[in-house]
Amino acid sequence: MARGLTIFYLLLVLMFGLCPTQIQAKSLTPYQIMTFMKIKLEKGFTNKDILGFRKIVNRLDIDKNGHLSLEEYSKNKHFRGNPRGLAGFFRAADTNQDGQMSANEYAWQRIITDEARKIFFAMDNNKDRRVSKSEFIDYRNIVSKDIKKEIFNAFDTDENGELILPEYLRKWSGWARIGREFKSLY
Ligand SMILES: [Ca+2]
Ligand SMILES: [Ca+2]
Ligand SMILES: [Ca+2]
Repeated sequence: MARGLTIFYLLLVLMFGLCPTQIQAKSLTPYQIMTFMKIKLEKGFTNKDILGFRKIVNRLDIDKNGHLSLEEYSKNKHFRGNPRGLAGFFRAADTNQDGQMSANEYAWQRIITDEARKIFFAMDNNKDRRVSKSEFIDYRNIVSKDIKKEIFNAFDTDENGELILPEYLRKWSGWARIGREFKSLY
């Protein structure tokens, strides 16, 4: 009897215990999410923009070795008073993880995050620098409401029902790189 129950229980676990976790598992890949967000990457930038990114690297490159160390990059006024933002940008940009940011690495990180910010602030309808679930769902897009909800939940790391810029950028700048080629820009 006890054995029969154990087998019955095991069958239940197999039928209902394992299946739901598979069904609930996120069905969208990062690549699909970024495609739904209509990521344009370098196609959204002019040659002048891309040359401008290199000029910034040249200006900050004190020892003129063609790469920026974290220390050189920390002179960037954009991140004054925001060391976490600075370190996050640098870490995400340094794709070959040699502790140095090349002009190419910097430019790709700018392309990815500038586009991400533009979309974030376009979604932020009431201009409170947060993107609520309803703002996200209302944002012009071809995908269905259910898919948008799923994408929103994937971005909302702390599950509080709204996105703040760093939370959103962290996911975006990782996902934007998955399954895409990043050629040399210079
Ligand atoms: Ca590097
Ligand atoms: Ca808002
Ligand atoms: Ca959140």
